[in-house]
Amino acid sequence: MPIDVIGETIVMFAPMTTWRGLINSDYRRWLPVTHNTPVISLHEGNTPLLRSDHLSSLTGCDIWLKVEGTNPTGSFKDRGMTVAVSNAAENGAEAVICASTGNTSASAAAYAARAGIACVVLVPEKAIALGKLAQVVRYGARIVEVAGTFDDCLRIARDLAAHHRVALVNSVDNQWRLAGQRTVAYEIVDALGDAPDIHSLPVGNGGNITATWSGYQTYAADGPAGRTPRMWGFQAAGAAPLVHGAPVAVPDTAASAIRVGNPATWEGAVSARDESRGLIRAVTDEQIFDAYRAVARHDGVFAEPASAVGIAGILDQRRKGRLAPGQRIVITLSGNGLKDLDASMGDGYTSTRTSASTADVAHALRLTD
Ligand code: AN7
Repeated sequence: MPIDVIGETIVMFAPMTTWRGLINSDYRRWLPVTHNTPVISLHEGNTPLLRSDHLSSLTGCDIWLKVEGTNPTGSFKDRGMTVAVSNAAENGAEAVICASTGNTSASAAAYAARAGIACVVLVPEKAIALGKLAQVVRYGARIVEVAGTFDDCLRIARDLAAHHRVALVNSVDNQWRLAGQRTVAYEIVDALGDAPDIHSLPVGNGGNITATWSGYQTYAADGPAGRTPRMWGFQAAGAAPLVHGAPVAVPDTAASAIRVGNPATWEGAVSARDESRGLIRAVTDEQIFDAYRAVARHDGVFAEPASAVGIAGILDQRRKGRLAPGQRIVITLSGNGLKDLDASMGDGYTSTRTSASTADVAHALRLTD
């Protein structure tokens, strides 16, 4: 411990322990980087794991929320993006490209900006939350709005990356993205002392359930975890190809982040479900928005609608009598509520209008002396 001498007094102080992102953390040994890899980081990771007293008492379980919306661009995507863009920079990439329902594009654009690499994002026209588009605009990426679905965007991005000098940073077939996203499992095990009984999360393109499961497996095989959880993935009812076992041509849900009809990491998601003896089920938009409101109202966490899917799923299983009490559950809240202001404001609210007088405000609030 450093020692400072001020006059006759010896002052001992602990050095400030500063989090410097995933690649510069103890998790580096689990990441595909070498001493030649430039570290492109916004100090992602190390997100809060909050106990939800509300959900715990509602279910009789011990429920924890992994708040991924506190990552630098507001979603879990930053975990993989720091690794993918660092790798792209190491390989001398001049441009990266991605297809996105919003969050991947915001993350890719930010990390590319930091690396000094050009970024192209392909997004479905008028179908991503405005906050995400606003981020991409400000980070300076080239925006292509495609008259089609996310699935069309991904098909085109893969075609372009195969034939042109642009590096694809979608998580599909991308070992760097997936390795970075595994770190969420390491953080959870380190915080709780072991893996939970169940890990619940939203499923869109399938990358996150695949990576999170693989992280738990890695940490059980070669790290400190003594066991692995069951993976419970949830999709929106109008965009639930993994539940139906077939692609959905026109996916439909107000949770735009998971409006995906043909998940690119289909096999990975199904393997995560089966190997963990878990499940992938659908929840309605109504259930999603109930959970979206409740987690803000009772836990103080403003998560975007798609983020609330893991909560909606747990409550649905509970309602159907399929959730035994006494289990420890971690739920990924994948993105920040500020990304989708239309979802919040469109849901309706009440306020009171007054003049700029204290008496009027007191009267409106029915405050008496
Ligand atoms: C908040 O940004 O796919 O199953 O292009 O933004 O790994 O796709 C976003 C996905 C969950 C689903 N929650 O994760 C994209 C994109 C939020 C998300 C998911 C997404 P995956």
